[in-house]
Order: sequence, then structure tokens, then C-alpha cells
Amino acid sequence: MDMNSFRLDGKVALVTGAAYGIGFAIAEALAAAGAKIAFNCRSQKNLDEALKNYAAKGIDAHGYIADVTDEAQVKELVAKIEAEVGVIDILVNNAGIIKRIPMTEMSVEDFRQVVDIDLNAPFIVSKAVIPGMIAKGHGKIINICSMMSELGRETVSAYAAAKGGLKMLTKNICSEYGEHNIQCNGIGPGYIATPQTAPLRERQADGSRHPFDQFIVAKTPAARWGTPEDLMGPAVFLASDASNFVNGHILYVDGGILAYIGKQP
Ligand code: NAP
Ligand code: GCO
Repeated sequence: MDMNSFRLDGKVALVTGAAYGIGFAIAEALAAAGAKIAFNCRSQKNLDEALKNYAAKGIDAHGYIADVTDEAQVKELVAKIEAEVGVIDILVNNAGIIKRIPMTEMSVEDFRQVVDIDLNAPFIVSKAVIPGMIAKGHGKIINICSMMSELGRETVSAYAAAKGGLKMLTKNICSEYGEHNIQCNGIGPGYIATPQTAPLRERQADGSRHPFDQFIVAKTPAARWGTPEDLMGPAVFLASDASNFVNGHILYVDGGILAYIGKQP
């Protein structure tokens, strides 16, 4: 086997919401494999900070301000990337939010906002890049799904609905554009230590670990939280020619959570 099939030299990758967290780590991994990196975020402050952090890693990233829920901004973003970096070969739909509110207390506005960012935006961004991929004759789309693409839990109704929908959008993009040599797959991270999950790991007033933190470590066969770095290898694989016959698949990177019934009493 030619191990160069894992390389991404010359490829243009757009990672959405990659100023920090999982998106930043995935962009770092794609860059290490040879890709040119474009990313977006929503504020100048985050953009400036992120560009410094990419430069500190030796990555010449192209950063833009764009809200992924706004189709006009996304079209402009893609046009700028095409002009300044090149036509996109790899799209990682990473930008996402969560709101932890019991369903009967959640406003419809909050529910809609989560679905808008976590599900509608991957549709908007994918729609904007697929024509360029068809013209190039290849493309890779990686949707960042979740444990909540498969499981429910208290307080995350909108997030679970959106991430479950994102799993099916993944399978549909595969079905609709596979014949154009476009592979669309998902990564379903387990519980990963990032700003999004920081509230679930906060130390208690008495210094003890958050009960949710203890619950997740007990529920994970690997017995730890994941790190953004745990997602690097899977992302490179799904972005590269090494996965050219993998399509419509969700790769769960969860330390074994979905395989495990839970600790016996
Ligand atoms: P994070 O640290 O909160 O980062 C999320 C990123 O998305 C931020 O850079 C944020 O930028 C950006 N973003 C949010 N809304 C946006 C919008 N409308 N337009 C552009 N960018 C936007 O979260 P993370 O933990 O790295 O999560 C990244 C992805 O992985 C999300 O889709 C999340 O649901 C998913 N995920 C996370 C975990 C986990 O355990 N952490 C597990 C499974 C899946 P701003 O600074 O502008 O808000
Ligand atoms: C939560 C978490 C999760 C994770 C992740 C799991 O409150 O349950 O934030 O939803 O972030 O998506 O895969």
C-alpha cells in the first residue's frame, strides 16, 4: 500500500468554526498532512487570536469572519477562499453550539438557534462547496456529529435533534453526490475536553470533581475524557484518498462509549 494516500499535499481545506477547540485541532492535523487551511469564525478578536495560534504552530492559515448560518456570508466566504487559496477539496463542518436546557423550559428561539447552527449551517456550507468539488472531480465532506447523533440525554433535545439530523444529512450527501467522487462522512466525537464541555467538568465548591465528569469517565471504557488530538488521525483519514471507498459512514471516536452498557453495580 502507498502510505502517501494519507497525504493531503496541495489540497485546500475549509474547517468551519476552527478558531479553537476541535476545529483548530482538526485543521492542525490536516495542515500537518500537507493541506492548505482556511477557517472562519464570528469575531475579529477570535480571528486575531486564532491566526497567532496557527502561526505559532507554523501553519499559514487563511482566516475569515463569517457566520455559517447566513447563506450570503457563506457564499462570500467560499468565493474569497476560491480566489485567495483555491477551490475547496475538503470541507469540515465543525462549527456548533449546545444549549443545555430541559425541553419544557426551552424557548422555541433557543431550539431553532441550535438547529440553525448545528444542522442548517452544514447544509448551507456543503451546498456552497459541492459545485466546486463536482467541477474538480473529487471532494471530501466531514460533518462533526456527536454521541447525540445516536443517544439522548436530559437537557439536550435541540442538540440531539440537530446532530441526529446531521448524521442523516451525511448519508444523503453521500447518496446524492457519491457518483461525483465526493465522499461525505461524519466523525462522532465522544466527550472531548473543550470550551463547549467546560461547564460539565467544573470543580465543585468543595474541590471535588463535577458529578457529570465522574459519570462520563465511568461510562467511557477508556476511562478518560477525549482530547481534540484524539480526533486528528480520524480526520486525516476521512480527508484523504485512503478513505475513497468510505462514504456515508459515521466514525465514532468515543473511547468506547457506544459499545458499553455501563459499569455493573
Ligand atoms: P467549541 O469549543 O465551543 O467551538 C465551537 C466553534 O464553533 C467555535 O469556534 C465557535 O466560534 C464556532 N461557531 C459557533 N457558531 C458559529 C457560527 N454560527 N458561525 C461560525 N462559527 C461558529 O466546541 P467544540 O467542543 O470544539 O465543538 C466543535 C464541534 O464538535 C461542534 O459541532 C460540537 O457540537 C462538536 N462536538 C463536540 C464534542 C465535545 O465533547 N466537545 C463532542 C461531540 C461533538 P465562536 O467563538 O464565534 O462562538
Ligand atoms: C452534553 C455534551 C455533549 C458533547 C458531545 C458528545 O452536554 O451532553 O456537551 O453533547 O458535547 O456532543 O458527543
